[in-house]
Amino acid sequence: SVMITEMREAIREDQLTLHYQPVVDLATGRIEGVEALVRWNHPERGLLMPDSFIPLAEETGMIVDLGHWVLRNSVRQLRQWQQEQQVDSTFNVRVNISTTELQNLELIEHVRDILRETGVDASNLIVELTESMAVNGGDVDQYSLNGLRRLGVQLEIDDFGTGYSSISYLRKLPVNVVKIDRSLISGLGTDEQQRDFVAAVLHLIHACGLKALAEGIETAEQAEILREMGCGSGQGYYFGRPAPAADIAALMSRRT
Ligand code: G
Ligand code: G
Ligand code: MN
Ligand code: NA
Repeated sequence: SVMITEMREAIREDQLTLHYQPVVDLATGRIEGVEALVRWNHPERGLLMPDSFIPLAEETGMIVDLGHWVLRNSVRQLRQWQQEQQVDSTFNVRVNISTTELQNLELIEHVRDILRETGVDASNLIVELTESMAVNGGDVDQYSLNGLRRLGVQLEIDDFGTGYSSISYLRKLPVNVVKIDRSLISGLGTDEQQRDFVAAVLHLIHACGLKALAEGIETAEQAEILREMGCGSGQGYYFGRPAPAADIAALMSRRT
């Protein structure tokens, strides 16, 4: 299809671009890292959001090349921030990964090469997977997840609370962080029952020895409620929208 040809061109000709959204340490307000989110600067159609091309990239297998591009460029960006001393050694970058990428046997080798090329420490890279990927995954997925962990990369479950899966897997999977979906966070501050529910989810995450990150924080009140409940990290429009790397650097020099 036209789209596949165009997408191949987009990767080759650097029409893809990354925006970054800050992740904040709720106790201190410090920016502890960013999530990389891909956009496609299409020559005719303008800036395309991931929802308009990621599904097709997944169907056609283009997601493997696209994902490799995202990994390489986000880790290179982190290296640049480190070299410019915009960030300290604990600052991390989160990258979204899809099922097809996880099932690609070369994933681990790609990640290892990128880390070697840039000199970035594996622990500064966090790979985000969705709940369903983590739960329904077969042998290849387990191979990739274990391989990434062996490299020292951190793993995070994205969109937690939207799936239908059993919670027992939280103890079995080799993950470090759980990101609570914004649909659970949006009622905080107005809905008393929602507050109890999120407290229980946090309790569960911590009982499994994992770190919690709440996404979709849009108000100071939500940030404060989550901080009080012991949620370690937060992300959302209240702290900053996804933005180009230069804007993030400006935000960091103002806040840290
Ligand atoms: O940036 P935005 O909120 O529009 O992102 C929408 C969705 O696209 C998110 O769920 C996000 O996980 C996904 N997404 C963004 N960037 C990437 C990427 O580089 N790879 C994959 N697989 N998904 C991405
Ligand atoms: O599924 P994933 O977490 O990868 O999706 C990230 C998406 O969430 C991005 O497209 C980003 O634009 C969106 N997002 C980030 N913060 C907020 C927020 O505070 N409110 C809303 N509604 N969306 C957000
Ligand atoms: Mn994500
Ligand atoms: Na999410």
